[in-house]
Amino acid sequence: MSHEAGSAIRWRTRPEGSNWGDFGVNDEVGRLNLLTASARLEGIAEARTGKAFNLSLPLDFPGGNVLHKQRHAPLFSFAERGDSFNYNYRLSAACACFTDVVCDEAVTLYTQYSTQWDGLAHYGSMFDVEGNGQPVPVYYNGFRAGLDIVGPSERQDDLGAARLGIENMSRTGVQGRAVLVDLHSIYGEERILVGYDRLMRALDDQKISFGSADFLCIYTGFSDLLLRMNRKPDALQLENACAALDGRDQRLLHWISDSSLVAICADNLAVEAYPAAPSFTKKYPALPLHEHCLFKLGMHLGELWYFKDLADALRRESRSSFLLTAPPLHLPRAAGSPATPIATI
Ligand code: UVW
Repeated sequence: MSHEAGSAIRWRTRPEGSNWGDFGVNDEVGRLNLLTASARLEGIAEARTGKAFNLSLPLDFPGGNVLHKQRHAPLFSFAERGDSFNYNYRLSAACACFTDVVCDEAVTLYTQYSTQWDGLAHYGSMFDVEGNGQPVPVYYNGFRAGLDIVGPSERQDDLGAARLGIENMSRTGVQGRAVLVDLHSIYGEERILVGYDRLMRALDDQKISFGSADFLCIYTGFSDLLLRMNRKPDALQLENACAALDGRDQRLLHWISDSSLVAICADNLAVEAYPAAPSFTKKYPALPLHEHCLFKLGMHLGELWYFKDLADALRRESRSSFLLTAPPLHLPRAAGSPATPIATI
């Protein structure tokens, strides 16, 4: 099988275990295709009490940039207006009769600093799409670095993700049934790699059953620890705290492939443990679960979400499922986006 967009062949061979092409030659939303109207209604049926929970951290968390050197806290700036700023600005400057006072701001926002979605343009891999022995940098469904997803080292114009941008995710509405697996209640803040066996045990113990297209939310306690650190994160302590998925566990990756999950969202930095467990092959991804989900399956990852209040409420009601509404910003060409996910139970 090969994939063509117009006359351009994007790939002749697809990565082993990938679903490239299964949702269409030019598909840009991957597993979000599973969110049909009836799947969404399954989610809406989970809204039984009308209680809602905001699953976002304040977007100035984690604080500083020790957890990711290239990502910084939101930075506000203020436009000038007349001989003042457009902040606490009195419209009486335009006409003495006006009583209005207004504030506006601009913000430099690193899209993946805090509670966020990893978009499908966030993570690609070196892969031999032509089958000629030459790996090239590509993303889900064979979209190309430098052509479809363009950075400043390649060109100075039309920068960003012309394909696979986060606006595609936003347009789907991102709403459906979700389940929360509470690893924090099992492991507390102990650092532990959760592969297939541990995840299956947790799902069984917590009697979690899946619908036709679910978001899997993973509560580890990592965000609670971050909140306690109050914008001064201790990187060493965080690296050694809380459960994280073991992206090197092939059985876990196969289970994700065979599932009908739409996306995986966690309250930790990368859903999976990072750094990941060692690999003994010659070449390998540093972030194997990212490769598997974002690159091979077109499955978005939610990171640094906040689950404590939701987890407490679900425990009180002896349930684990809820309605999730979590669109990213409708921001064309972005590789990721802050999110304000809302759980309704
Ligand atoms: C890490 O920073 C490890 O992951 P991501 O780029 O997905 O946030």
